[in-house]
Amino acid sequence: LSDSATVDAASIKPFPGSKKIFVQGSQADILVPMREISLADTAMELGAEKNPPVRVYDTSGPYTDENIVIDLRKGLAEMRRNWIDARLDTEYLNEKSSLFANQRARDEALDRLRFNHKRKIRRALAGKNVTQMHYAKQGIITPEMEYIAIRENMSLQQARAQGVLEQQHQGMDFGANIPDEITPEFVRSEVARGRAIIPANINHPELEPMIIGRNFLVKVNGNIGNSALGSSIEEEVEKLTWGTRWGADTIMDLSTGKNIHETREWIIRNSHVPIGTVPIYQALEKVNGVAEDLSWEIFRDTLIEQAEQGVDYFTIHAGVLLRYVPLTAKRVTGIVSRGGSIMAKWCLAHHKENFLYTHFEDICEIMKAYDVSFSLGDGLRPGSVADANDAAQFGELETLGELTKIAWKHDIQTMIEGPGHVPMHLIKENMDKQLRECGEAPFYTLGPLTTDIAPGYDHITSGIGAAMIAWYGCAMLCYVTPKEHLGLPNKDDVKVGIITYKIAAHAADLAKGHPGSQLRDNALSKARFEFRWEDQFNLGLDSDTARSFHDETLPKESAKVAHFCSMCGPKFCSMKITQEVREYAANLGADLSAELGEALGEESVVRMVDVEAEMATKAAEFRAQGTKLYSKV
Ligand code: IRN
Ligand code: FE2
Repeated sequence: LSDSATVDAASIKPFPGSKKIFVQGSQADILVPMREISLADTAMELGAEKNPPVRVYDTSGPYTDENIVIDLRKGLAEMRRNWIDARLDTEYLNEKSSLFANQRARDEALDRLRFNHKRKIRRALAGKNVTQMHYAKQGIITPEMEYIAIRENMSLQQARAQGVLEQQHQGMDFGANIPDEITPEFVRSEVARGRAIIPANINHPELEPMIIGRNFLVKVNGNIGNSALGSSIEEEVEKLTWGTRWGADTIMDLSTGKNIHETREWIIRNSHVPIGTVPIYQALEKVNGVAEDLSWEIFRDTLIEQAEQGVDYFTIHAGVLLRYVPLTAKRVTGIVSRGGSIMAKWCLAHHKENFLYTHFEDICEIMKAYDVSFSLGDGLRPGSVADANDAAQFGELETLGELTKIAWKHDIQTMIEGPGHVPMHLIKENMDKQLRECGEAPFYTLGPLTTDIAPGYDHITSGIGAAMIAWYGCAMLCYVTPKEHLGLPNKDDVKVGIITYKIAAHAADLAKGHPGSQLRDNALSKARFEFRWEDQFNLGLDSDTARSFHDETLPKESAKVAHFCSMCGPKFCSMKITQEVREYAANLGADLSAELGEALGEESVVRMVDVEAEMATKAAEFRAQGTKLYSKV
């Protein structure tokens, strides 16, 4: 990062029509950010009414807060510092960390923290366990848990007040049992039960806490990271701010090239969302890319180095067992996981069991001293629909279930990674098996891609599978960009990937009946029906694109109040016609309306009374104007 490094302007642009608000919890420093989108009044002729602002979940952090100036060299404010200190179970490490087997590696690591040299590193006091799960099991509600309860409920109050709860369709949550309201106690109980995790390393005090579990809003992860071929530190930080702007709930830094430690330091210090990594990638760098040269000692040092930096969750491919590797031999696409292939190679080269598996309890000892969560890697996930749900994949999943129970014995928060490429009819079996094998630990899947025939469009092939599995109970979706299988995603790809996955996640929230989740849909639909164009744009996941698509054909300001768009033109706008239909119905004899209304309910009146008459008028208009109607307006 150069001295002049500044936050990417496009990432910090405030959202149109929106402001950041904070809802306070039981302590003055529990301030939960939300985005509030303000709406215009309904026009006079449509019944003149005020439309209350809509609150939406905000993943964009301090970057979209106009009152905060961010200096990337200093990093973000340490919001959680007092919460962590108040628990009195951590200490600041001095220069002689006993955990660090290799003192030189530690010194080098410290050297590389150039921009924030004074940042102190925390660790649990000897004998203490500082995980959120550990507190939860003892009945303690942490500030993180309370923060999350407020955050998850952001739409509930408004939905209640506006009658959306009654309008919202009954969800179908496949036995998840989502409560009517998310309370701090509910958050605690879900974490204690292992059904949800709060990735929150004690060395990441800049974090805005969030939760991953199937009784909560479905979350989205965005991957960033350089590779040997391209991308700079600045670009990676920019991808973080850009990805979270569009809705990434967590970010994984998958860097493999040079400056791996420094890149990560920049990312974590400037990240308000949990950061995940795959530590075996960095361990492999340390042995110059020769998988056979990996060892438990090198891996352990890497884990500690990253835990001390503040990584919130680790992908660990501990389920790739020696005996599963031959099961991939006849696959169409073999092993497609990077971590999985590294471990498979190591196992075969040494003809030994995976050291991540044999040292699993040692890994747990490290994780609980920092509260790093497990994301147990699916190193044997299918890389083609042909390989879906095969013996290698499911064998690994069973092992991940066994490891989950060991992690829980240490009170380590754990989620399970899943596929991959799976055709639609085989998706549910994945979710059901995962819940069964892993004691309902949260599932975190990569898509799945439902077909292999659309390179260039794999955000869509996978968005379909993601929506399905999220509905069935998957807690977090790892995004796939249009560049999947083809190249490193750029900024546009990151945005398209995140938005695609937000759609899948929200569609699942609706289908599961998450309380109040329909608030934004209803508000947007009402704006659309009332031709409040600006509101329609601003309520959308991507208002910029919505606005520019609209303006492509009707750029004039006056079109922003027009009661039609260029898709159907003024005469064929169904919404406009419906409004005319309603007016027509309203003007009919009050007696007739009342009489029919009692018998059939208001909606039916509109349908019965006037559709025929209206159709006749429109038919006459249509015949009179002929093909002219199809020309652009
Ligand atoms: C998510 C679910 N299954 C895999 N993932 C993600 O894939 C994981 O979280 C990480 O971002 C990446 C790891 O890839 P490899 O090493 O398994 O290919
Ligand atoms: Fe793939």
